[in-house]
Amino acid sequence: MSRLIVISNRVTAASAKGGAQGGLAVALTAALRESGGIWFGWSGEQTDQFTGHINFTRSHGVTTATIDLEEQDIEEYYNGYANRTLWPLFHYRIDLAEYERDFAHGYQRTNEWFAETVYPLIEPDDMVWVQDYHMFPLGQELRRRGLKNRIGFFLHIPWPPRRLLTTLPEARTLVESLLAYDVVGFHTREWLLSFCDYAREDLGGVIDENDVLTVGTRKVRLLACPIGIDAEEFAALAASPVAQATHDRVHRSAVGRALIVGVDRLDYSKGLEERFLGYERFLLENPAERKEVVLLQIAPPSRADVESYQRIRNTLEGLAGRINGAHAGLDWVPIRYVNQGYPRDALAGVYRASRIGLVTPLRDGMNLVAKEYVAAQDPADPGVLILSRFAGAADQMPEALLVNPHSAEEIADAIGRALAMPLDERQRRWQALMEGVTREDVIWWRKRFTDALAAVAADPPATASA
Ligand code: ADQ
Repeated sequence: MSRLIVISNRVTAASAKGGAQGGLAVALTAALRESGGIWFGWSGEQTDQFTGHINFTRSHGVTTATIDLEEQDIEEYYNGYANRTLWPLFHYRIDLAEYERDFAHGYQRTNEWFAETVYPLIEPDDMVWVQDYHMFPLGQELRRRGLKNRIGFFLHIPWPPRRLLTTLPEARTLVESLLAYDVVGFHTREWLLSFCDYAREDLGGVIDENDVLTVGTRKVRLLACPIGIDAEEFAALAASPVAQATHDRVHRSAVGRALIVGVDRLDYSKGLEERFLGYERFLLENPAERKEVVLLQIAPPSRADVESYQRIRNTLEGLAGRINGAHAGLDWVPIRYVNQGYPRDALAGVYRASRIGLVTPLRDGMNLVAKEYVAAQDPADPGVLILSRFAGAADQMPEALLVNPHSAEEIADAIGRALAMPLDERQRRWQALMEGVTREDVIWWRKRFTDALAAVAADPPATASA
């Protein structure tokens, strides 16, 4: 068995049973432990001068190797190109995307640091797996240094339509850098096909019936491979004492009203503003039910150094205040808006106490909250998932109530329908969803990707360094 080398912006080795970590950390940690591999990336720390010093630690049976970055690298690579250029563009928000040469240079430079530092750690039989949009050029940089190993890349966010991508000055360089990988994975076929559009139209690529892209002498296997959660673990968390205590507390606080829950990082891609407006529409259109529901929105701030995130935070505070001011009564507030993260077991209890899970991103690579909500439900009395059709998860979850998150009316209608849904229909939908979430879980995802990578003939052609 080949060793696995995982490379990602941040390194978060997790204990087997998850703790405060997400499913991705758990799945990658399990794979690394099995293969005796290394997880390499940024420590999250700043240093005065980049030295390439690697800090090795052993955690939960996995070796992690991290480096510190200089302030300028963090500003240009992480806050800049990753979060102010690529993130908005890849979520179709070219109105928010900032195109600055300094960001592009800093991104390239930092990826070169990563490549330079990790290269000596890689042994001839290792498989290398690079994660996400922070690291597009890393494979190419490793090839430039002579690495012949199999290298895979997985994108956790959407791939934008070609017309949007062409607004990025470095679009061609960026896509060409992906040709250095042997396997490139996306969550959905939609993102894969958008990538193919660009590769065909702008690079003259040809895609065969096995989703192998050929550009010149390079061949790259494309894979639509949706990430899952550890559904069994999450269901067990939902039955844990902490989850039960949180469930009871939240349930009591709703005093008999139906709880609607939203859980998201505070990010403009998650459609929080549209969600609040859709909920308000429901209140306006259903005066009789008005005081029978409460929306609990949990949204811990993220990327607070980036201005568009400060703006969305202000907008949401204003909107929640306005809606609460307009509709609240002496004993009822329509929106409880909480800017804080919770441990996963507590979160599982909140999901379970909620009659509706409201997941309405405007654009999302996958969305794991939708899957966690399903896994946390009580089979005897499950809640209803309302899901944006623009989340990658919608492909696998047709039994949810799918909505267009831009339409306040559709959100309002779906809330009404979910509240009125009879128990047998709720159970039928939930069973189908739970079966999918359990079958296509995070281990299934990881295995599908690493199997595809293992199936690639070792020793890629010499032209790989192009
Ligand atoms: P994210 O954009 O972070 O991930 P998501 O998939 O929903 O989005 O994952 C968020 C995770 O954070 C979930 O596990 C959730 O439980 C946790 N979380 C959110 N709010 C929390 C809170 N208040 N307290 C505690 N935990 C909280 C990116 C892509 C997604 C893709 C994932 C994985 O944007 O589309 O699904 O990567 O590929």
